[in-house]
Amino acid sequence: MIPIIDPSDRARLDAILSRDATFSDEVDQAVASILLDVRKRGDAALQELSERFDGVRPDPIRVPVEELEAASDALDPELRQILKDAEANIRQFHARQVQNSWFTDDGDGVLLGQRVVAMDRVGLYVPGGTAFYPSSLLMNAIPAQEAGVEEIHLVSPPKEGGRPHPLVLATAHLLGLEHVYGVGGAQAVGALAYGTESVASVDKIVGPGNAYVAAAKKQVFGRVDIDSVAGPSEIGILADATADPEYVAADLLSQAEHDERASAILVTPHHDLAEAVQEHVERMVPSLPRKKTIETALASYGACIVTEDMEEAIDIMNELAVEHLEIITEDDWSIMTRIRHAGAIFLGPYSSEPVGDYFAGPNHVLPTGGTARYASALSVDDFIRKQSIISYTKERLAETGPSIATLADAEDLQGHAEAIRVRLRRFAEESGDS
Ligand code: HSO
Ligand code: ZN
Repeated sequence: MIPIIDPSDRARLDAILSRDATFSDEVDQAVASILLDVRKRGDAALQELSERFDGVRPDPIRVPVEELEAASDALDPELRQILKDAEANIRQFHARQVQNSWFTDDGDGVLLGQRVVAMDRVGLYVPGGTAFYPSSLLMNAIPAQEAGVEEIHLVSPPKEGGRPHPLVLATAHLLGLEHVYGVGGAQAVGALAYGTESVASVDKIVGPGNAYVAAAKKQVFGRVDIDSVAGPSEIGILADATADPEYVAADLLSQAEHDERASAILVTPHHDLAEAVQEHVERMVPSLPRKKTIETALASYGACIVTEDMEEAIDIMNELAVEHLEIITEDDWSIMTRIRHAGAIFLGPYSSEPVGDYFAGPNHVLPTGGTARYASALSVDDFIRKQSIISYTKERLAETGPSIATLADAEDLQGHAEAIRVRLRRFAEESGDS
């Protein structure tokens, strides 16, 4: 069910590579009218739309803090401890990403600098039901917290009693989040972008969601910032004869189970390894509850690509630019230095992809669909701005002002030139006075 292919099979490679997310006009139009409704009618629109799409009216829309506490108290103690351990690792990793402001001083009093400032308010979309992963809530909220964002506003579709899923509430409480709303879909994105009587408007919206949520994020972009719109999950494994085929097969399946459009690709110069992996895949899939999803994914986006040598295997991986790349070879670190494009890299047989999904510390929100060519993992950087600071002295302006005014003249911007020259004339008068 996972085909072994030759790199010359361009059709298959191209099919795997053309993985970009598709948007339909109908979704876009439906979303546009939902956004308009929320913008015009605020909370009343949120309640009616929730009733229509989620079958329940959230009232109040904001979840009282006592209910967050109660959900957290009801959490299984073992799961709570594991979530806390994961949180600690993720927090420690992201704390290292915090950038300092910096200033340069040339010794003559002129100061130039870059000031790092956290965003004021961030909105976090958390899917409901089976699409909710507590790990994703940790991965989206912690970088914002470590960046120093004061207010995080979480939206998630209302379930029973008009409240988000109890595990969403419990995980939110574990993270110290207090602004939680029982509203989902495009209407929740609209609420975060425009604000309503009960939902605060934010500066940036992050988090995964269905096609409506993705379309809504795209439409409000500009008024607020958004994270990238994630495509289906991907795993690429670069392996040689030293790799254990059972590990390779299991790791491929770990991502294939995410989505019918997930990609799982082994690239190796060893035909024997590809065959052994294929056998393990056949054996393992039937026992996995998500076997239908896996089979569909593997049929279109699965492959064991057998190359001439490791050089060619590395080239193909760079071309694929996968979200998650595992390297299981004799010399992982040296191969890693030749990888130009990948969202996250997992080295050796013990760095199985789920270690990164859940626990190690790095973020699991990663560039998909080949965007690893230019994009990075979600990080503290996504929640800050950098302000430029210029503090000139009279002496430096006297020295450089004539050049600045001449450049302004060259651009035919006399107002700019005059802003400088008015000062230069004053300096001349003052020195004449003395
Ligand atoms: N592998 C997914 C994240 C995830 N896996 C959440 C399990 N839960 C995208 O990186
Ligand atoms: Zn995963």
